[in-house]
Amino acid sequence: MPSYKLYYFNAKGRAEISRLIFAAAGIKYEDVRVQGADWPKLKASMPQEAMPVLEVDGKKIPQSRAIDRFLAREYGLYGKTNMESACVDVVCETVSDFFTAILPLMTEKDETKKAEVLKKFMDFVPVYMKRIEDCLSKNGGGNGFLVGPSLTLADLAFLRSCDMFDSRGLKLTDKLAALRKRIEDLPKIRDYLKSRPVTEM
Ligand SMILES: N[C@@H](CCC(=O)N[C@@H](CS)C(=O)NCC(=O)O)C(=O)O
Repeated sequence: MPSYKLYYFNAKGRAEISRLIFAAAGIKYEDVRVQGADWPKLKASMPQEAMPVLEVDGKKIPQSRAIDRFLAREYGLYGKTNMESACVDVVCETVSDFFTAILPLMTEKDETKKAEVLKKFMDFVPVYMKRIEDCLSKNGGGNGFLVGPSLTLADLAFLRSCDMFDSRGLKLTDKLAALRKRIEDLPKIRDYLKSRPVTEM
């Protein structure tokens, strides 16, 4: 088993999907949560001078989505065929679009533009849910997981987006709430969610 260190700030942010993969696969790793004050002196030692970074037996991998996919391939969470992997990617990129849509809500400082940004995001929320529901219903009638018969990275990426629904007080459709419950009821995921550090973001 390789030795893993995952470097990120003390936040869910861009590292949480990797943490969920480790949890789902039952793999031990060092969850290095860098304090803001320590970051400037660590920055130059990280490829691309940003985090998350996954260190695998001393070799550092940057870019959260590369890390997620590396781990998903390693632990059988990236679909069983090339087509299933493409479907996993479709969900992950859809989740990424959701994060791109939510980002301006956190960064916009101009009070007049804030309402505009919020409206744009709120208009996108049902579009996002419909896109995820479409993936679910195409996969065996919508009572299982998002791709193939078992859990994949796609479900974990979707689960990560549910954190944002909670923090924004948004409601999932019944079908997506049921999917979320199926994912969260997996014992390893349930244990992880109960024990993970409580962070704002
Ligand atoms: N595309 C990169 C973006 C990485 C990134 O922007 N990381 C931020 C934290 S979310 C960071 O390290 N910021 C500190 C800095 O750039 O000094 C990824 O997905 O990993």
